[in-house]
Amino acid sequence: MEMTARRTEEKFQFNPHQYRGDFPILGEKVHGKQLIYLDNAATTQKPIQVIDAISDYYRHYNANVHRAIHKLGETATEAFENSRKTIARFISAPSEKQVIFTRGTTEAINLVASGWGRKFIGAGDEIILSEMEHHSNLIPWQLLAKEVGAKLKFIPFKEDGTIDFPVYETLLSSHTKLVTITHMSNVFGTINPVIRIVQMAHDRGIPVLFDAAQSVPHLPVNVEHLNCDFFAFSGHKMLGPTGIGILYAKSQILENMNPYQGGGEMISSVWFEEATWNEIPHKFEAGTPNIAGAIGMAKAVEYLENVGMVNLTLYEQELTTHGLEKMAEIPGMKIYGAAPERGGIISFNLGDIHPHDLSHFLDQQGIAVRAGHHCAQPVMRKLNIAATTRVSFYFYNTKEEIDSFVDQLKKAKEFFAY
Ligand code: C6P
Repeated sequence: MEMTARRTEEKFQFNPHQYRGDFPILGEKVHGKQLIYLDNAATTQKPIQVIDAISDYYRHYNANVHRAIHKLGETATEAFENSRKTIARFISAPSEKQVIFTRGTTEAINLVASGWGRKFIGAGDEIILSEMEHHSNLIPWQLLAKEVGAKLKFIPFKEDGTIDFPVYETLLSSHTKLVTITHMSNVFGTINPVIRIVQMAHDRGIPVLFDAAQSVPHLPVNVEHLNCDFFAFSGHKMLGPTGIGILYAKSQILENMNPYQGGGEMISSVWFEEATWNEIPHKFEAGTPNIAGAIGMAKAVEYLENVGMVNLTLYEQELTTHGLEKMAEIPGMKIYGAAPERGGIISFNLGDIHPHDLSHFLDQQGIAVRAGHHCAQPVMRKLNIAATTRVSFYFYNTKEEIDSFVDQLKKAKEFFAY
């Protein structure tokens, strides 16, 4: 299914309270106030099922994987490899061998820049990115470009936070070796037109990487349908633990890539002077992996499958529309980005209140939001601002929470008296 958010006229029912009880942290008080957690683009909260899965591993079958010939080792290996299968199923990867465990999106992209980029990108070659990239999908390419003498080209974003598609077309050339772009912007919430991006690149034989850190947690994803060559995302933004993430890539590409790091498990045979590599995906997983992280991430995937990704997307659209409407009613509100296809991320400034001051004010009321440059400094520079405040929703948020947040924005306006 196309990953952009589906719109429907049908009456749609979703009850977040059916799930909230699974998230112990949502019952916490902050500064004596009920926590309202609206910083889900930074990281999501964890349901008890994920917490228990991690704890069960350490309590009952903690052992290293792929090494031991004892019962615990076998159980751990089976759980670890089953986690890979679960995650492969979630993104409709043709084979779990195409699912590589990394520390997160950042490491997944660095893996591609190092293992693929160093081998296939050289002096005078070009890499196309967009201007709305998170630093994680910018700095690895800057480092590579400097090392090999390649050039970075940027698809501009427009006033409404969408990419300038006609410019994209003009940037594609015989020098282009890779298009690497965010699937969903962590500043504007824009869902980029990924199918068209891939089609135009593939017409010219150019591979495409999607930074899916913000999309996979919120949209149904099918990597085969997308037909992208690389796809990177993080467990912690989709109910899983930190320190675990995924690189998916096409098999042929993975087979042709160099290893990322050297060490145990990624080898087949080793001599004093040389070595041969293990099969994919193990070729890219040097050292003891984050076993508990993988198990926790797979449990998070099962949780999301149970909620239903289409339901989740539709409900988050309702939350986002509600938030946008209520926020726009406040005089002095400036919202960045107005893409027709967008997820539940809203960046804004209120009058001349500094985002850090506003975030601090909201925190005193138990409301967690993010303020700053959102690891997208070039985006802030282009907008000619230092920072924004950002709210980001997940399916366990409620319209009432958004209303409380908007009420506090109105109070902040009075408090800071601009
Ligand atoms: N954005 C945010 O608050 P890691 O840190 O590797 O899990 O994810 C990095 C990353 C990559 N791409 C995008 C589009 C992202 O949004 C992020 C993480 C968080 O916006 C933390 S900076």
